[in-house]
Amino acid sequence: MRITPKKALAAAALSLLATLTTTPPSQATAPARALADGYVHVWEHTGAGGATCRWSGDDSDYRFNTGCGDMNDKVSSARNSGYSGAYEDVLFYENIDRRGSFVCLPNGAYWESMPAGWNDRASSHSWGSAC
Ligand SMILES: [Ca+2]
Ligand SMILES: [Ca+2]
Repeated sequence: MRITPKKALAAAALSLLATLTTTPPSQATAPARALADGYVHVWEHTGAGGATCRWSGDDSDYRFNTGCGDMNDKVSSARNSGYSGAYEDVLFYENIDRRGSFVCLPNGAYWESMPAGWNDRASSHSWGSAC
């Protein structure tokens, strides 16, 4: 069968479409994902920029941290590189001592920017299974 340029183009377009639609989300976000290291990482700027902190456990007060500075009301991006299983999600709270409203960062997820209304707002976090 002779393949006309038009048919070849259509076939190429279909092939491209198939590639696009069958790419799993995990591959689409591969650059943002990292191997699990047991930590939740936060940054003061969007896109993992500026000062950074990481914790393997809960933190009830972002004003005081060991190994990094004051992160209270500064967090603009975050990544959950915790190990999957129990307590794999991270709940960010608007106030210290895990009080007030919260948002949940699922295990393995990366927020290039915080959810709407959450830029420079998080003041504490805990690990949970709430997402
Ligand atoms: Ca910030
Ligand atoms: Ca706050």
